[in-house]
Amino acid sequence: MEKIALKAKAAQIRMDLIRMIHTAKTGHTGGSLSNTDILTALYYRVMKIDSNNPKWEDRDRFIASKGHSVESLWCILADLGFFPVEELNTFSQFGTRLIGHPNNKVPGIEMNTGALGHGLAISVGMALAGKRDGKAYRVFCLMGDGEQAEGSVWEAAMAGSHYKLDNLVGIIDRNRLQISGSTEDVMGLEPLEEKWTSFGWNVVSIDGNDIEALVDVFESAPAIPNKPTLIMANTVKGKGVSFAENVAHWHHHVPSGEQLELALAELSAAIEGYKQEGQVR
Ligand SMILES: Cc1ncc(C[n+]2csc(CCOP(=O)(O)OP(=O)(O)O)c2C)c(N)n1
Ligand SMILES: [Mg+2]
Repeated sequence: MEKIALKAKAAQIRMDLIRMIHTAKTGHTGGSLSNTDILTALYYRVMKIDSNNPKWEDRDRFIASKGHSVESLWCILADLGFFPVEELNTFSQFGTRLIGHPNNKVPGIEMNTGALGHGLAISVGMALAGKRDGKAYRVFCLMGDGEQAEGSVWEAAMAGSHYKLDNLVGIIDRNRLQISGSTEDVMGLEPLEEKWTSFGWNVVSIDGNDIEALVDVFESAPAIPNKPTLIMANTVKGKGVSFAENVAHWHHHVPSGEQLELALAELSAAIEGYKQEGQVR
């Protein structure tokens, strides 16, 4: 998909996920809105995947280590045909497979995640297996910034550089908030980029809600052979919905009917703007 169309696609996914959360009366609104641009760039442009053959051996792998914000991922997998779009109406209902965290009974999901701190170690194993099997696939692992407080992240970071996994791309959704407030108040992370650099990763810092920048950095990785890449994606939690942006409370908050309408109006206005931008270009 062209870069310009990706912006409108991300806004549409935000509309889908906020509707889904409203219907289910539960969901991680802030973190899903924050990572929608990252997932849209990966799923609609960067990753080699096939919804008709989700277990294709040469597919790129995506691990949602910040598994709680699965809503954007469910909406994208449905939109791409991994399962029927109508199934989104069952999100978080009793008996559904579309539960509140990634579930590998759903086509397109590699691993069950949600207990923070485990996704990078899994991704290291997949990337190492790819190297040993002579495969060209890449592994993308999305982590939260609050998640960086988990010690297991740093064991996996060490292993990623030790094994020279340049087929591995870690992404931190650096929205500066976690469940209960600012990451710096809960567990100070800074200097975070320097930490990753000192663990042997090639660190690239970008605006993580800028789809064009995301595509460029994903497509140019690995910029340094034999090093894993860490993308510091500086994002806004709640991005795209004015009243949810940068508000910690929206981590797990459900929009009222009125808030839903307002959010949908803002996002459809954004889509109109992107369409005009596309015509101008
Ligand atoms: C091991 C573990 N401890 C606690 C939690 C509960 N929890 C769910 S989300 C969250 C905050 C995560 O914050 P962050 O990684 O910054 O994610 P984001 O801001 O992108 O939502 C916590 C502590 C969990 N899922 N796993
Ligand atoms: Mg966060």
